[in-house]
Amino acid sequence: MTTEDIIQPENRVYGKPSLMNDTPMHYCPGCSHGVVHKLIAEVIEEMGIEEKTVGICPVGCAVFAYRYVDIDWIEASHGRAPACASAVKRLWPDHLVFTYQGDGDLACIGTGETIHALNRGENIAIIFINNAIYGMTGGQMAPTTLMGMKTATCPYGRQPDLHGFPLHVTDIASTLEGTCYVTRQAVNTVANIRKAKKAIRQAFENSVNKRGSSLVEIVSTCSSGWKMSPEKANQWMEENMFPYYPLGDLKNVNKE
Ligand SMILES: Cc1ncc(C[n+]2csc(CCOP(=O)(O)OP(=O)(O)O)c2C)c(N)n1
Ligand SMILES: [Mg+2]
Repeated sequence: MTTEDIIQPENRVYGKPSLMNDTPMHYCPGCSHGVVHKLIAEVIEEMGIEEKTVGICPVGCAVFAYRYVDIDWIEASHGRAPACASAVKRLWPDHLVFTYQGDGDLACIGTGETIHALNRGENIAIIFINNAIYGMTGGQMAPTTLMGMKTATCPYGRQPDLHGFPLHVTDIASTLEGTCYVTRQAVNTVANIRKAKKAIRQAFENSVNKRGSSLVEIVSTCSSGWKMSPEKANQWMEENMFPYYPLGDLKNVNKE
């Protein structure tokens, strides 16, 4: 096969989703955000709903998501994406409405908005990037920072007497009556990327079909904030994050 043949759409086995534009990404090497952006673009394209989708991004490393994925986006202030998404979905009930939030955003400054939107059963999907750190602002401790984990604001490691315990926000979400689908995924291997894509698709279908709130946590790395190489960060996540935040569905009312 010639190079010319390989680039023909019918011969392509792997390609960039058409909703992802050519803007160079600002993410650090090894960051999970870029992979999840791609999955979101692929799912929206496959569902054929790019004209009926609104994404809501608050503050955090993904604040520039609108630069990379060609759909309608709204920038919400820090933590307020679920409140904003609730309004958009109520005004446009036939749209896919999703938020894309980090752990600092979703589980700290926006805990109230997140819990109440999920508890109201707003027909929105929440994509939750849990990298256990405030990535954008330089690696401060987040609610999901693990016990003993070192960050810029707990240089000797997180201690329960000083900093409290990591917040199991996804577990809390699974106990709320308004949620229909709550799952924890990762994008560290090809197999996990495939599972994460399926989860995002399920959550997006739930929003379109008004089945209630969905939360897809993606347990993620932050090599810059964790001060590790991308490879080491993946290994550290597998050894430390997965035992504390185990992957899999916590709730799926469609299956029950
Ligand atoms: C009201 C307000 N408070 C604080 C900040 C500073 N700030 C920007 S991003 C951020 C943390 C983001 O962390 P996270 O949500 O985990 O996203 P990540 O960058 O790790 O993907 C903070 C505290 C802000 N922009 N606005
Ligand atoms: Mg974070």
